[in-house]
Amino acid sequence: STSLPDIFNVAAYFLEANLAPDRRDRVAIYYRDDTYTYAQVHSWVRRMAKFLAELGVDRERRIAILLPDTPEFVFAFWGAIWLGVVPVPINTACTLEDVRYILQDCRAQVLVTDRSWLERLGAVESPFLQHVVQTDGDRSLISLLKQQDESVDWVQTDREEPAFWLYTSGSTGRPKGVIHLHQSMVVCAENYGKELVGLQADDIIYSVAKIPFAYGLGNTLYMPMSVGAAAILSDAANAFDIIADIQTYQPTVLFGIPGIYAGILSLAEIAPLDTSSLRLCLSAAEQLPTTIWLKWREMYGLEICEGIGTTELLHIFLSNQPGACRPGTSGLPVPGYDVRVVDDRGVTAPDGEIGALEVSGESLMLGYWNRLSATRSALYGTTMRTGDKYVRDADGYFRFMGRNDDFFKVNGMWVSPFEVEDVLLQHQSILDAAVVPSAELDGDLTQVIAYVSLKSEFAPSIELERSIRQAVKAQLSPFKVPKSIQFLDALPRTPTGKVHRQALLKI
Ligand code: 3SK
Repeated sequence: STSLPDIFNVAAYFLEANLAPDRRDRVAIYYRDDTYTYAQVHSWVRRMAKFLAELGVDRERRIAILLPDTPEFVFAFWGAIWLGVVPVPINTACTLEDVRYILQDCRAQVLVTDRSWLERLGAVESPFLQHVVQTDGDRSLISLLKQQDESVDWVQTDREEPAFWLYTSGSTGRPKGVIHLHQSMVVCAENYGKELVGLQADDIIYSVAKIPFAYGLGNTLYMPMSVGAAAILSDAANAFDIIADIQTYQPTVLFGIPGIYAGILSLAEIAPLDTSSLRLCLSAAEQLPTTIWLKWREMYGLEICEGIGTTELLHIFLSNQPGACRPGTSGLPVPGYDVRVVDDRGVTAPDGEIGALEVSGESLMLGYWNRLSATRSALYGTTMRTGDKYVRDADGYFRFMGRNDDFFKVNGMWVSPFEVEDVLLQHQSILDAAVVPSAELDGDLTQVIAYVSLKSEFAPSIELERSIRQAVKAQLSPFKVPKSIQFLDALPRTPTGKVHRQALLKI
């Protein structure tokens, strides 16, 4: 990114590159039965910028985008950045309470949303909000943009100026606004999208993660644009709908998450996946169990390139490489990132020893909005403490051991929930599993408690519970074996699809 000029607007950078004669008429977006070429996207984005300018939105002020993945989302996001205005995508899977909080916290001047969300929100109490723009109804955003011209030139922002925010929800506390700069998306697109994954102009990209999640933002918005590829926008939320989308749009690249890979595999008998168009499958957001990796390859002959990222570093910084995947690991550092496992004193831990994961890279956030102490504990210099526990092996591959906050002690010995979950998932009946501590089972002593959801052909029973426990006993030390196994229809998940451990602790 240091090769980028000081005056740099990332919307103009991506959009103008795709006006080249060999790119302008290529499809940028597939949405339902419509397609949008790069030239069309360029035109809508400029109209959006003009529209925001006429509303009087000032440079550096925020606009909130509370929408499913739609063309209007894309136009609003890039149109704001074009004008030096800062878009704040809000995940539609957030709770109403969190949406209200984010709208206040980011001090949005404009909210772009749809009627169903407006009905849910009721009156929005924010002294900063001046305009609400609806994407449906009589005065829809598209009808307003049709009345606009394209006469606003891109604003001469600095490459180190805030370009957009993303909200991240930790396991506790309120969501935090992560501030990213104009240079950040280019860093991720160059290092991960182009160099590591090898995205190309003729790719058609499908992301299970939605745009307001940093993983989805990269997969759908800026990685395709960085090479002139096409992105599919969809509101599919389950494995069944995703299988149908893949059949319809024939993507070449699938950015998935572990739960969806597991879900697609479990539907193989009733809704077989058409993999004929796929050349690459990738996974992030949560650790991918080895069993799923192996089944996927056996069933479809495709490997899944697993990686890990954070909202604070914007996208993936550790990843397996296509053609050289090691299942059960997060892979090697992505070019451009320095990734270390450190001990309690902050010194690099020897290979094979568990420690805290720290990462440095040019896509690191500026900080959390209005959260100084959280920013100071997450960052030092150009480095972020990710809050994950990892081991690096002698070949340099990184293996996830759990989140710092998720580890717990039983009889004074550390339990990694992830280790137990990995073994549980090897049982033929289990679709999804999460392990948490419980203090209630045995007086005040902490015990291991497992929550599992079953594949459709299995039903909970005492025999099944016994069989699962036996299988875990055969592989793990006795103190790691769940004292209780609870069957749930589905595990609670956060808006970004991760297991909601705090919710399980409250059951
Ligand atoms: O959770 C992840 O692994 C992730 C990946 C890419 C971008 C952002 C995140 C949080």
